[in-house]
Amino acid sequence: MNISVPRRVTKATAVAALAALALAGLTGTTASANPAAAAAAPDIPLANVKQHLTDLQSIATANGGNRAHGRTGYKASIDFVKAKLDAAGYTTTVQQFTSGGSTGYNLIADWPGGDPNQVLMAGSHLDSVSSGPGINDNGSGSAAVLETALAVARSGYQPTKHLRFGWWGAEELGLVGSKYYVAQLPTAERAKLSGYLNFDMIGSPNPGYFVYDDDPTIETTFKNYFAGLGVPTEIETEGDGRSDHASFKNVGVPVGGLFTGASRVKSSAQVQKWGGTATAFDRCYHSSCDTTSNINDTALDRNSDAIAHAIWTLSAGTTTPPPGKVFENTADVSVPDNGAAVTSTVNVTGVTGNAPSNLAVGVDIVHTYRGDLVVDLVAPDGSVYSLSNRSGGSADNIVQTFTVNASSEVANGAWKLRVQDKASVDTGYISGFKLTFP
Ligand code: DTR
Ligand code: CA
Ligand code: ZN
Ligand code: ZN
Repeated sequence: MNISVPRRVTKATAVAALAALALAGLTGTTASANPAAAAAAPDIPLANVKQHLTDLQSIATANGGNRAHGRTGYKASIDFVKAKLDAAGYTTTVQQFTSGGSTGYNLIADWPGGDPNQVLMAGSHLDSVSSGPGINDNGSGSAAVLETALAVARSGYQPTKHLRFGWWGAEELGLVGSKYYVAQLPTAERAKLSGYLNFDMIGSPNPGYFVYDDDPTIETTFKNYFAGLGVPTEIETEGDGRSDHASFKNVGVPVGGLFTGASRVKSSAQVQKWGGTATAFDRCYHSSCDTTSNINDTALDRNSDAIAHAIWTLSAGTTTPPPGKVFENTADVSVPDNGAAVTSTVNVTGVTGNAPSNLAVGVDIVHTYRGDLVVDLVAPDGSVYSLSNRSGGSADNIVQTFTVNASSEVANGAWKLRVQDKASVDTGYISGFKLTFP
C-alpha cells in the first residue's frame, strides 16, 4: 500500500454522503409514466417458457408419465407453479375441489396492487390427460401464463387494474376446476372481472393461429398483435365450450384467448397461410407423445408474447417499481487497522422463499484508502459473496449498492456485511448496511 496522507473524512462529509444516499433511497422511484398510456409489454423469453415445459415433463416422468387430475403428477405440477409465484411475490391460493372421487386443485395468484374493482384475469388448465404428460395440452398455456406472471413481477409492473392468474384442475374431465372456481366466486366478485383470457394449447407442432371471437375488445387486441407480426389469424370456431373460458363466459365475463389447434387437420388453404402440413395441428393430442418434442417453438414464442401484450394492454398501467422490503443497520462499526474482520448484521424476516437474483446490497463504509479493504456479503447459511476485494486503490470510502444473485439463499435470516482492513495506516468504519428485497 502506498503511504498516502489520508484525507480526513469529516463527519460532515460522511453525513452529507449518507444523506445523499438516503435521499436517493427514499426517492428511488422513477418519474411515473403517463398513467393513461399503457406501458409496453416485455418480450417473454422463449427459453424460460421451455424450461417450465422441461420441468413439467420431468414431473410427469417422475409420476407415472402424466399430470392428470387425481394423480400425483398433477399436485406436483401445482406445487411447482405455486413455488415460483410465491418466490416472485404473488399472493397465492390453492383451492380444493372433488371430482370423480379424487381431490382436485386450482391455483390462484394475485399480483398485489391495482384497482380491486377491475380485475383482469388470465388462466390455463394445468392438468393433462392420463395417457401422457400433456406438454402442449396444456403445459404450453400453463408455462406461458406462468412466465408472463413472472415477467410482471420482474418488471415491477403496476397495472391500473388488479391482475389475477389461474391454473385450473380437471379441465379434461369437463372444465371441472374452472367451473368450481366461478361457482364459488360471489356474484359481486364476478362483476369485478373485466376479462378472462384463456390459453389452452398454444404450441401445437403444426400450428395454426386462432383467436377466440367471444369479446370484440379482447379479440381485437390479439388480432392487432399478430397483424403487427405479419402473422394472419383465424377465428377459433370449434372453441365454444371446449375450454375454461366457457366457465367464465357462462356467467357473463368478457373472455378471449388463443389456440394453435388440436386433432383437426390443417387445410391446404391454412398450409398456404401458415406453412406446415395438411395433417393434424397436433398429432399427439391426448396421446403419450405429447412431450417436450411436441412443441413448435415459433408458435409458443409468438403466443407467449401475445399473452404479455394483451395483459399489459388490457390492464393499462405504469412501470413504477413497487417499493421493496428494506432491512437496514446504520450502527457504526469501527474497522481495526490491518486487523480482524468486523461485521454489521441485518435480520431479514417476513420474506417468502429465496432471495432474488437481483438482491440490492447497500454498503456505506467510511474509510481512507479503500484499497485496504476486503468486503463480503455473508448469507444466513454462511455463504460468502465478494463485494470488493482490495479494489479502488487510494480512493476513500465505499458508498455503493451492489447487485447480488442470491437466488440460492433462503431470504429470511441474519445477513452480514463483513469488512476487513488488510493494510496499516488508513482507518475507518462501517456506517451502514442495507438489503432491499423486491
Ligand atoms: N378441449 C381442449 C382442447 C381444445 C379443443 N378445441 C379447443 C378450442 C379452444 C381451446 C381448446 C380446445 C383440451 O383438450 O384441453
Ligand atoms: Ca419472446
Ligand atoms: Zn386436452
Ligand atoms: Zn387443453
